[in-house]
Amino acid sequence: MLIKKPADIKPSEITPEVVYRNRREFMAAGSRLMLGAAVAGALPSIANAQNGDRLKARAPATMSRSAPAPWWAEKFSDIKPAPDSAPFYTGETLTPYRDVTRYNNFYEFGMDKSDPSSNSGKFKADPWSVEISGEVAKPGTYHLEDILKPQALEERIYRLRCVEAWSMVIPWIGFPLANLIKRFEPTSKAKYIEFETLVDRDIMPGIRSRFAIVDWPYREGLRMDEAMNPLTLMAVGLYGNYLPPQNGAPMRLIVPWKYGFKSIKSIIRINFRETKPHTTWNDLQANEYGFYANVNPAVHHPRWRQDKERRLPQTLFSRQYMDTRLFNGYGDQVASMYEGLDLARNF
Ligand SMILES: Nc1nc2c(c(=O)[nH]1)N[C@H]1C(S)=C(S)[C@@H](COP(=O)(O)O)O[C@H]1N2
Ligand SMILES: [Mo]
Repeated sequence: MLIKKPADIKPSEITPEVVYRNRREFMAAGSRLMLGAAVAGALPSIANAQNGDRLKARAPATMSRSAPAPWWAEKFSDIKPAPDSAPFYTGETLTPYRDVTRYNNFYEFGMDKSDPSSNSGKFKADPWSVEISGEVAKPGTYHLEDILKPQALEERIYRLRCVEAWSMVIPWIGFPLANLIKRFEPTSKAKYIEFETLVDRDIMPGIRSRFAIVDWPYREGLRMDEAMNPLTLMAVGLYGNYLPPQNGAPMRLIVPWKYGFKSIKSIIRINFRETKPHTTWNDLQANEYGFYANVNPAVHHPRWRQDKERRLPQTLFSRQYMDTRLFNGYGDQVASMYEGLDLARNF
């Protein structure tokens, strides 16, 4: 994010908008779907609808099944669909699967938006374990099986607002982070929670790169009340399917009222602390990236105004600029956590 780049997607990379279902648009989009039926990706969505799949959106099977499915794919047959109303749903058009999985920030795999999808072929999300440490009654190394077993998966459609001033609307699959935290029984000293991403030089070319600017591992953190907020999601999938590596497989954080960089990917360590943790972007450039990183149209980044955003995908005919909202539009759910805090200083 320290590097200025034209971030526009080439028109040739834009897929016709036929691979998702959105209840409000489904009827209206009927004719478009028929038109798009020639596109392989459209067919599984229609099939799912006919099979009584109540999810709002499914990934096209042709795109998501390139690698063998991990064992936890079986959990994806039983997902609670997103409701029809906010905050776990937005009436906005979903960003197509293709863009969600090919326009990524995941510096471990390289700094270009296309690097994570191109360079993550050797990544293995299975076996996976997560170290739980610090101020908890039940620290230890937990296998992914153990972490996922008690969790019921649900679909949540959230806006994702990157500090680079682009945004998407993504149908995530996951479970509330709070449900996971409770299992480890945090002590009264647990005031913050810290997360770390996998570091593997062999499979992550961004880590080997001489141009890497990050001091690995990528780290993020939340205040405990933010971590326990019902909006905070531990995501294990998107578009009704397991996460591809470029989106943070097998498990990544989603904090929809904060800039995207808080939503750390491929988590291998969760540490409960009494003091505020170090976080990657804040360490790199504290005057540009705050610890809170709450989306705020009144507090600008030196290189990106934050009062507008570009909703992806853009096309030649539709630039899709829109106003950015305080807390990314989730103020009703989160503003009370910041009462009395000067948001311009604590950005
Ligand atoms: N480990 C790790 N997590 C990360 C990043 C990263 O470079 N490394 N980039 C962040 C940024 S800047 C954004 S905008 C989101 C992008 O998530 P997506 O690619 O799934 O849309 O991931 C965040 N999580
Ligand atoms: Mo970002």
